[in-house]
Amino acid sequence: MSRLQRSLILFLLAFLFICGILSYPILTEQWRVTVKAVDHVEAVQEAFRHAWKGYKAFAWGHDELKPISKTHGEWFGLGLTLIDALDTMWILGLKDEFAEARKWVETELSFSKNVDVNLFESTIRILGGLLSTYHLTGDTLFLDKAKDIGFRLMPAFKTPSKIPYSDVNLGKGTAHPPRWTTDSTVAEVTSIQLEFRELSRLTQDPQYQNAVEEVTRQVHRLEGKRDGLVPMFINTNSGKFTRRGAFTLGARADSYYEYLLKQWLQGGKKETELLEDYLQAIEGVKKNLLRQTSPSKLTFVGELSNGHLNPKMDHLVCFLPGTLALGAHNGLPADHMDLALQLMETCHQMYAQMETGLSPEIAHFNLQSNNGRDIDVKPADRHNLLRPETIESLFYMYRFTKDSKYRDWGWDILQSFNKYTRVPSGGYTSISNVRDPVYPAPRDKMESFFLGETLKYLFLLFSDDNELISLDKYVFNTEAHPLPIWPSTS
Ligand code: DMJ
Repeated sequence: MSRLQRSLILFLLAFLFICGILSYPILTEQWRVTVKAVDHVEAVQEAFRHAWKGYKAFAWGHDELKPISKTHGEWFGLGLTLIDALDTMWILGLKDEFAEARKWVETELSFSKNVDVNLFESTIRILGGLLSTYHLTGDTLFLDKAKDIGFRLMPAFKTPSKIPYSDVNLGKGTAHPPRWTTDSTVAEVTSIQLEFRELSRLTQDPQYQNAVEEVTRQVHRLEGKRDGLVPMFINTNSGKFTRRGAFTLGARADSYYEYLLKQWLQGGKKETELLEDYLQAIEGVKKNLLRQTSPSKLTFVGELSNGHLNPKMDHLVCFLPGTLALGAHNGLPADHMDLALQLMETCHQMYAQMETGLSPEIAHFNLQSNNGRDIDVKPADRHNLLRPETIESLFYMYRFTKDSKYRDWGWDILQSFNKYTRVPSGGYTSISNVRDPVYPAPRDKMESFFLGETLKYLFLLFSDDNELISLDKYVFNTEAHPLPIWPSTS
């Protein structure tokens, strides 16, 4: 070898060595992230199996597990947890658990029952759960069951105004409002549209779509909104808003806003009135409800009551960062994403600042420039029901930004659930006091949405597979059941 050749080889070896050293941290970091994601995904599967173990042992075929007393609770008597969890098991790849649940649906589930169910809750959990499971599996058992309950829910719409009643008797075919009022809740009558529209598309029977779109049309035209924000109640006789003047993005109004955006996406971005109402409402939020805390300047969405801003926010509002991010991903103004980033931080702090690392049901925020804490919790609001909204938003934020801090925040929440809500004999429980790590006061109830939503969004947050329920192909209903975006017909 000539001297020149030797020098060239030496130079090349030195070059490769330096490149190797420089890229080592990047490669090991990537490897660490991948390994971490796999660990995290397995941790969610393990959590699901533990929850399912309790449900199977003490509540099989019933609505909810009471994991401390090792028994069950009944709401509608329709195996609510099992149905809510079907598509989660499919997505998590839990084939054996799915097969035994499918068997129960095939042999035990009957809607021909003299039982009053809440229209909204049974639509988002049961109809939504059956429709999404049908789409994921292609198994017509689930479509048949969806058709059955969808048809049985229709009497709710036979009211003087066509704004549906809150309750339906599935066996008798009768419907009625709650005993104390003829009002329905605005979020409830405006968050059943994704499911009924999809049922019409699948059955080619327009009655479902017509019924829910009549509600949308009426609410669109109604007086009593403030900059696109809606009151919390609507009367089933007059079809008008009642108890006006109070505006919130939390309980009783929350999913109205979510379904404006998601219906627009479901229908292929053609229904401009839905988009206009959504855009106007977000402007309404910015103008009327947004404030910043002292001293840390956390942005939050307060509540307005007859012109007075109450600096409190339900944990339920934590769906909003995810919804705003979804809108921005679909071409809506970039400042929606800015707001999503800020609100996501606040929702994270609602967990991080609690002694158990779990959020309270309602947070109060400090607006005074004193030395107080940013977040305060009233004694009556200290419970945590294993709700999904923050994790749901973390999932959207991670999908769109790929910022690993969102996974870290989700991981911390899972750790806290395992530490403070996991029941050794199986299942997880709601707790009464997120500020007491010594005795968080278990409430003895595992809500169906813990399996339907919370664990599903955690799994999707940690999964590296972007095509697993692609956000360009599916919209999640408000109970985390993915429904397809309709194929374009033009
Ligand atoms: C769920 O049933 C749904 O997410 C609904 O939109 C709000 N409440 C619970 C979860 O917190």
